[in-house]
Amino acid sequence: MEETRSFPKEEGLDNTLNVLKEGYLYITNRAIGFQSNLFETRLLGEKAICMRGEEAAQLFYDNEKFVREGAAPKRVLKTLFGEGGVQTLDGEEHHHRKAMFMSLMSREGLQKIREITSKHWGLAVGRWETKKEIEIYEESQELLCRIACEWAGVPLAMDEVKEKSGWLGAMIEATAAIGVAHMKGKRARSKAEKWITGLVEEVREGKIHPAEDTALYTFSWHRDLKGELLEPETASVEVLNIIRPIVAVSIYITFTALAVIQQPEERENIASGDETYLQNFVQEVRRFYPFFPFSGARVKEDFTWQGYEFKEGELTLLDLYGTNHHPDLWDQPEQFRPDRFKDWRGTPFNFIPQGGGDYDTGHRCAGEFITIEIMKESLDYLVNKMSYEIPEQDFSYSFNDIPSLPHSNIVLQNVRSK
Ligand code: HEM
Ligand code: MYR
Repeated sequence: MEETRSFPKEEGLDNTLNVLKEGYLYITNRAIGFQSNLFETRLLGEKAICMRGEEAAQLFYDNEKFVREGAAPKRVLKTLFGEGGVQTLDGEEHHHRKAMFMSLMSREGLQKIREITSKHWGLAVGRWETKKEIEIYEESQELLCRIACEWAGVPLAMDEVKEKSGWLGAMIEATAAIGVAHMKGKRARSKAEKWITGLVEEVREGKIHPAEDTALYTFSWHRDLKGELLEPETASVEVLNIIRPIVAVSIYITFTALAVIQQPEERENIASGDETYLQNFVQEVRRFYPFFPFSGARVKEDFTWQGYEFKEGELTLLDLYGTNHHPDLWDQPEQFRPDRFKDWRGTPFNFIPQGGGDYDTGHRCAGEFITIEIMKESLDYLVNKMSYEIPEQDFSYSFNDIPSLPHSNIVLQNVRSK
């Protein structure tokens, strides 16, 4: 029999406050202190195991060992995820629902979002020419809301953009917030769910006709394992699982702009028009900057791994940020170096900004390729297709804000297309 050992353990009745205080560095800080990639603590009133690194990721994404049922806290379901969505499913039901998402991620689907992204960036730069200064975070949320709705087949009138992008942004910002910001995100979710539920019903009643390759059409007519249409509310949660995260790419675009400003020596490479430079830069943005902090699951049934005993039902968090900065996996992880991706040999578990494992059978982000396409096109605009001045501002960002953003939201002045 394998010898068992106990997890290094953080003392305290509940350490949720430490997660809020230390944010993205909470797991890393303790992993360094304990000299261990795994440790035990108490979060949200229960025992929790925290882990980071490639082997931990491989374990975490083993469907025989972990499930998602009951893993996401209520506050995450009420703001970011929604109830009854793909993130909360397991087994056959998950596999079937995930296939509905992955059917949109074809070569044509990716090419289409790249074209839509380019069109809307062009229009946005035109609008910015009439303004003295713009804020990249706010502007890119609106820009992405237009892109998301067009790609997803969701009708969006010009005068709705601010309201709808405001709702989607609030859902993202509310997840780890307390007080007013959290309430705002909850209200935004219920308004957004009603909006999309109405559209699903209109599709089914033949009142609107989105193209067949769109999320609104596909999800409205999707049949579950019993051959039944989804409840309109569930279809709505899933359409929002497409358009909300596309709006969330605004956070990556804001960090991309910061990286462009801080790495002027990379401009020449990106200006060469070689897609590989765009790709490597974007990968490094996704690795380097904090975004999705960790993913959560529950132990499916008792098992022992490397001597550690995992008990059925235990909450387990995988540190995504910490794995992308793990010194065993990355040379000088705290340096921003796109060329590290030149001869990089990736596995499904060592570079996991949007989760790890398999797209079809596991919970890895359905939108990872879309995210990369949108980011590459946005980077091309920021470097090659527009000129601007960069006023003095606070470029710092904090590791305890989840999600984090440069404090100035990145302000550009006198934007012109080129
Ligand atoms: C799941 C991050 C963009 C759709 C996830 C997960 C993460 C993530 C960490 C969970 C992985 C896990 O549970 O282990 C991100 C980040 C994004 C992004 C940082 C950048 C903005 C997108 C986009 C879409 C999308 C653009 C769709 C167009 C989804 C869906 C899931 C998911 C549907 C659930 C997958 C499942 O449970 O099987 N994402 N995502 N995401 N993401 Fe993304
Ligand atoms: C999305 O909208 O699905 C993608 C990106 C949103 C990032 C929001 C960051 C807060 C995440 C806290 C998650 C805790 C999960 C257990």
